[in-house]
Amino acid sequence: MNIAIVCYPTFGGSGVLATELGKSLANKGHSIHFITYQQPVRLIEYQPNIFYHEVSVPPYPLFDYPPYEVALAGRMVDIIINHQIDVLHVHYAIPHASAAYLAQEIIFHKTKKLIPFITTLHGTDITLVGRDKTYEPVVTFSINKSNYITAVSYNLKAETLKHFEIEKEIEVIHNFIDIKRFHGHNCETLKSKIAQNNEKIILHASNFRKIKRIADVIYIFEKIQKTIPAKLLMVGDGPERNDAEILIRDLGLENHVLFLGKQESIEKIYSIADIFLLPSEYESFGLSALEAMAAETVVISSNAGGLSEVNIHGETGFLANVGDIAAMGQFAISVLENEKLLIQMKKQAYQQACKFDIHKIIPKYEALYNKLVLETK
Ligand code: GMT
Repeated sequence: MNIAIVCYPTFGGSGVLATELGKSLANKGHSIHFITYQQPVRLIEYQPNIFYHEVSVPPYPLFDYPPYEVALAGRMVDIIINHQIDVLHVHYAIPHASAAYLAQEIIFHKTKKLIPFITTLHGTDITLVGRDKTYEPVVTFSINKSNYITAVSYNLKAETLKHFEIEKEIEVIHNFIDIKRFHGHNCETLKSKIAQNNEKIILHASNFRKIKRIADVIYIFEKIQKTIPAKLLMVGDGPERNDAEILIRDLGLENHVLFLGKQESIEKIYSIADIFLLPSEYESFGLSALEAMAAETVVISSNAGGLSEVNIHGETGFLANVGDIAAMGQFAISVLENEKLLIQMKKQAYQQACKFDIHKIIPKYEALYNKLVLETK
């Protein structure tokens, strides 16, 4: 099948998921065409059956706001017609679903062929940005015009139905990971370079946006560090990073925290961590928590959004109310103090992650593509 995928190319979860989906489908022999404004971060190596088409917005002095959505729709039309695309899969509603609808209409007008498009909802497109009054009518309309809608968790499906007037069924297809990529790394040398004298390793990875509650990560770590020798690794970058560095200095933690920036081989870092902290205000799913679990890392998270569909309280880690840094700190200490429990929970985290292995989820998308292509023939 010839499949076009539209996503955000940066370090965000939706782009990572879309890229891994495309790579896996390409491995199975499908031709995958990524359409986006930059090479997706997880698409660095050449892989047969994968094509990358860049969207550029031609500059014009009159434009104060470059019309990306128009450029994207135009590029979609071109790729779909010239590469005989059977199905279009857009990740993140804004502006991808509305651009897909426009492209679909243009192609139908030109060729009388209906190219189906699937919209996968990822989180902030629904819970934050999409609900803004300015965007809401377009988001609702283009979700309803999608030939099929999927959401990455039951929680996100419920949030979508609660806040938008959706006229169609939404199927939940959970996020996935390639277990093989994340599990079984032996990085003892790396660990010994970072953590001396049996220090525990606490990890946080994100795009450092407000929603991630970076200050909570630091306060939780402060609590842990008072009782147990530990290092905090901060992976990623984003708007909250400067404030985070200031807070770390104010708390006198600068010798215990390392900012590693954006990392391409993050699996090695997951594998040396004991605890992954994700105290977010909201997570539709929490792909980074799942990646950590696949590498046998215990997750301590908030119970917001779909996190409880991934992280099982008392089994793979612990969950607490958003902002309850005292509880999250205490949970971390209780498991770090008990080596037997830590080992057991790490194993359980891995077992839970196996339920979301790529090989279990990809066939769901393939079945969906086949169904849509047959229905719209
Ligand atoms: O979490 C982010 O800031 C990135 C964001 C995105 O849209 O790229 O991630 C969202 O999609 C991921 C993949 O489906 C989910 O695992 C994340 O939980 C979700 N983030 C939020 O809901 C805040």
